[in-house]
Amino acid sequence: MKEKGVLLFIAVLAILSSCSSDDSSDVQVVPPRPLAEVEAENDADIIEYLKTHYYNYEEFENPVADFNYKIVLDTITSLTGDKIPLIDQVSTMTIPVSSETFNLDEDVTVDHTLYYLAAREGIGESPTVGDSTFVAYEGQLLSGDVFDSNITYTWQYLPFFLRGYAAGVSKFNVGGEVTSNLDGTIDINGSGIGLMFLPSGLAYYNNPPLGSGILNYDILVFQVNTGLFIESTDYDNDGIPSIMEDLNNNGNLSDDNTDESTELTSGFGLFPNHLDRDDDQDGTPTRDEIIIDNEGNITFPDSDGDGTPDYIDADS
Ligand SMILES: [Ca+2]
Ligand SMILES: [Ca+2]
Ligand SMILES: [Ca+2]
Ligand SMILES: [Ca+2]
Repeated sequence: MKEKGVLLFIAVLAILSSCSSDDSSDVQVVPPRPLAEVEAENDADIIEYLKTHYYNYEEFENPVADFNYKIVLDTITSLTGDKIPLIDQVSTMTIPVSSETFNLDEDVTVDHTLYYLAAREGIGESPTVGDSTFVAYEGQLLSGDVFDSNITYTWQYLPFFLRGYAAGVSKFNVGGEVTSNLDGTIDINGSGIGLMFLPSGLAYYNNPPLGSGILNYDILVFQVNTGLFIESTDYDNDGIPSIMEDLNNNGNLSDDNTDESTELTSGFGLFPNHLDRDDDQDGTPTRDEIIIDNEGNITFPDSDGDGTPDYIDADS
């Protein structure tokens, strides 16, 4: 992945860093706060913000010729006149988050609410959380401080990015025709312009990147310009689209690892199924344990008839 997106890159880093962080050190470790408590606090803060802020929707409704399609957030005051608050414009989705995600001592799953809105509907279709997406983005805190920005389109394989970010991007349609400009930039006709609010449980929680300006439990706000995506992205090239390797169907591709116990003993690292070409580590690549017909339909043989298809069954 490109360095530009390093702030958003979390899934693999979290796994790597968790291997060494338990060792003794002189640093005073503050135990993480309970997930439900932080979720409730973040949600109240987001709602308060949405009630008291608006975005430049009027500019999106009647764009001038050189409008840059950038979302601008501002406080509703007596000076701004009647503005529709964000709370009346956002949609929500509920995402259950396990305390395991952040290696917390508690064992809970807490529903988190992601708030999002499309300032401009893209004319194309929307990616899944398992797809590679061509996107420009800007991330800011509720204070308005921008912590990361990439105004030119860049490819992002969504499972490598924040859970809430991937879920939000999957709610927006992409654009259509691509045109190259003389200065080397490109335009994508009818791309989607979206805004999303991530509670910290769908972002970095108690482990924000050092030096990013993001503090523990910070809410993140992203605006994205969704240009293109690769339909049915198959990141490990094993014949199965990444989204179909989300075996427990929870929108999180990091928690599906069929051969985890084998990988733990082999010591070469842990590879969830969307990053694993031999999902059961039986020596036969996944690609050779599935059947893809001429139309691209996949069937999953189960040769020993035990209900587990061969590609995730180490003994068949
Ligand atoms: Ca999953
Ligand atoms: Ca694996
Ligand atoms: Ca795989
Ligand atoms: Ca097998």
